[in-house]
Order: sequence, then C-alpha cells, then structure tokens
Amino acid sequence: MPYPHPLPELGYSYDALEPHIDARTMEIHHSKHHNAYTTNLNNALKDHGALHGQTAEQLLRGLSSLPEEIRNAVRNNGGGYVNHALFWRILTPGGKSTPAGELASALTASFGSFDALKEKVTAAATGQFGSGWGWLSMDASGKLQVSATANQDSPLSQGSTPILGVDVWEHAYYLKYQNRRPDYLAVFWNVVNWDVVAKNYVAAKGA
Ligand code: MN3
Repeated sequence: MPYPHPLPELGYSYDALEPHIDARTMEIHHSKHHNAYTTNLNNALKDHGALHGQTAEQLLRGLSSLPEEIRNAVRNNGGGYVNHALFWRILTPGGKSTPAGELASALTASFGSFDALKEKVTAAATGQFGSGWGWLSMDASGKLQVSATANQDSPLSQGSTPILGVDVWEHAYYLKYQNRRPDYLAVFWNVVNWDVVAKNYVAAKGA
C-alpha cells in the first residue's frame, strides 16, 4: 500500500504463537517496534509527495535513487516496516505443515533437502553479529539463496525478493530466551506457515 503506510495487522492474537513466541514479546514487537518503524517511515516521507504513490517494497528496491536526505531513514524504517510485515505473515499458530508443490522441489534442488535449508537459515541467522535478519530469498536470476542482513536492511535493496525472514534482533526473543538466540531459532520453525512461504515463492517467480 502507498503512503501513508498503515501498521499491518498480525492476523492472529498476541498469544497465538505461545509457547514458542510469548505474548508479551509479540505485543511489544508489533505495537511498539513495528509501530515505530511505521511512524518513522511515514514521517520521513511526509514532505516527499513524489514518493507517496510507491509501496514500501518499491521504495526499498529503489533505495539508491531516493533523495539522500531520507535514504537512511527509508533504509532503516522502511526496512523495519516491510521486514516485520513479511515476518508476521509467514508465522501461524502451530505452524503449517512442510513445504509442498513447487517450493518443495525448489528447496530440494537448491539446498539438497528441506532440513538442509532450515540448517542453512539457522546458521546464517545465528551467525549474524548483532541485530539483523536471516533470509530465504530469490535473487534477480531466480535462484534461491540464504543470507543474513544487518539491522533492518532488506534483500529488496540488493535486488532479491525475500520469501521467508527471521528477526534476530534481541527484541524478538530476549524476554523469553534472553541471550539464547539458537533456542529461539529452534522454535521459530514450529510456527512457520509454509503455505504462505510457498505463495511468496510463486509470487517472487512471477515478479
Ligand atoms: Mn523486530
């Protein structure tokens, strides 16, 4: 959606991902953190009417061509805006099965197996020093790739389309898991909605 960018809804209640991701974390993460990225993105764009027709995804894809005075604000807050919107969408209470159809074959072809993909994303996200994200994305040539980015940097700004992302900022897990990022990453897989990830994959292929 174009400006003003609304805070996306979760689509489930704050306690829906218990016991894996606790309600208090979800509430603060969505109503405070994501809300702040949304507000700050809109504030940055306020006086730039020429950009009001663009979605946040479009702004991030064209990051390098944005006016310099707002480029960093869009990188950080636009990134926070779209990264969390994707994150909420690929999560669901109790998780949703395993990848099926096209995504399943693509994961096997690209990584050897579904389990190998999970290991690779976990390793990338564990190894991200400080705040950031772990990703499964499709690059410009249609190849699936696993990566990590710092802060709120989006794969969109690198010419890739994120299909699955996992937030490894401490605010995503500290209340329940404290410093144990690997414990949080282990339970993350229990609440992934593979139906949505598969849809993201098909959409990325068509993009
Ligand atoms: Mn976050």
